[in-house]
Amino acid sequence: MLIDAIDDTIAAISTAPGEGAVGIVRLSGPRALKVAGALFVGKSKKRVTGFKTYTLHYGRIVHSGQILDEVILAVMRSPHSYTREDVVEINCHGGVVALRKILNAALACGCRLASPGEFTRRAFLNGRIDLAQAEAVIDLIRAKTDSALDISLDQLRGGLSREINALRRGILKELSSLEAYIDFPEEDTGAGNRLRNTLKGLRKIADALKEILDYSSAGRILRDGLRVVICGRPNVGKSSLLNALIKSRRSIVTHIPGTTRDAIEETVDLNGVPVRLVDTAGILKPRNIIEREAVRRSNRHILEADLVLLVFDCSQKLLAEDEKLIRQTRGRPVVAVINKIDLPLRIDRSKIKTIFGSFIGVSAKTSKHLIQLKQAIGHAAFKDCRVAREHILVSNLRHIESLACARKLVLEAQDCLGKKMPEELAAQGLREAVVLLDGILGKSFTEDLLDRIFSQFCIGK
Ligand SMILES: Nc1nc2c(ncn2[C@@H]2O[C@H](COP(=O)(O)OP(=O)(O)OP(=O)(O)O)[C@@H](O)[C@H]2O)c(=O)[nH]1
Ligand SMILES: [Mg+2]
Repeated sequence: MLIDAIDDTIAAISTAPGEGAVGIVRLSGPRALKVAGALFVGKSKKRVTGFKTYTLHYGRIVHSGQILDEVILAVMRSPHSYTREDVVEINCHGGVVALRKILNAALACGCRLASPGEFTRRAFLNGRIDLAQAEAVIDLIRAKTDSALDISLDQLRGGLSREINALRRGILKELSSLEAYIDFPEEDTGAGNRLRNTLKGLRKIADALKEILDYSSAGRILRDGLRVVICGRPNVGKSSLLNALIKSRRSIVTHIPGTTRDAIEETVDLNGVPVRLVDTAGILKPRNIIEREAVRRSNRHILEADLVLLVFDCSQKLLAEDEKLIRQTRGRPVVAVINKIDLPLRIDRSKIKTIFGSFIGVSAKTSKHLIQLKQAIGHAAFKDCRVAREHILVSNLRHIESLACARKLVLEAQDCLGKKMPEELAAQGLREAVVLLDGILGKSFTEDLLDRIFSQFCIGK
């Protein structure tokens, strides 16, 4: 898509596909009011092109002599609209057919079908929001829990952008004093002092960047969900545990070892943290091609897990298979779970405690201690990262990578100045750091980047 091709008018169905009480066809661009005028027949004889901004109008959509629907027209004139262009939203009765017919009529009258995210892309290109805010829109749509929603709302309101702008200003300040010194070294009598101040300023910026990055793993977990993989040898009750945690009989449970083969995945909200629970096959010694694939999948899930729930059977002694899994999951974040505590105890709990430091005894059958297990999952998830409301939570991988690179450059510049290497080298690194922060906000961007970001949106947003 060309950046400068925003003189046309786009249209799309902005509500989710399927049946609903109302549906919206949204038009945006210089001809939005004209196109709406060609289709809308209101009670009064007023022309749509004369409608005031932020007004609603009742009437019908008529095309080629056919009444398509009874509608309410919402008019938002440029620049006070989502895209900063003239926007008309046609609120209709929501049936798929009516919506499609109205959209087709708008296309016949000179609109172009919007591509995914094109309304938000226009909001960005027209300067209403920066790129970080545009990206927050998609997170907002996808947010699965209250906390994820909070992060994206804060980002949409510009919380992250303000922080990035402040850091950017900070780097530019140090950069300009460095450049002044490079340009006129002979005029600088207080060079030593000045260098100390620059170093101090850079240290502050690097610390601020580190703090944001420290919180980012919490941000990512809240946005994308924590991947919790349930593993254990056959029959320990992995599938039963998944079902108990999600309160639904999602996974097949039988007394036959090797019941689960395909990994079963479900998302649950555990105290505001979206958790993607994966129930895996317990098979360790495959006997055929299906089981071989099941083992391969289980192993891959264990490797990709943010947290492994390693399940043991309380009513049986530790077997060689248990030991094998203990070895396999070593080095991964693991919570040891002893299931079936409603049955007589035969497992050596002290051994589990020695290996893992702690364990949680539960019963998937009676749901005993499941609350404690949920708490343990939340605790393990945020062990390495603190979460606090007042902190900016960066959750987008693109942003995290840019911030990490910017911090590295600032540290290198510090190092460079500290070792009395040429100031120009430090200045160059700082300029690159500014470019990285600019990239987060979209002050500089490429078509490719925009295409990548906006292709994740749905059509109509
Ligand atoms: N008494 C008791 N039985 C349980 C408990 N959890 C699971 N079971 C039983 O243990 C057997 C195996 O349960 P599953 O949930 O299928 O075990 P799994 O670990 O998923 O087994 P595979 O898929 O074969 O690896 C079933 O008969 C369950 O009813 C529990 O907490 N207490
Ligand atoms: Mg199972």
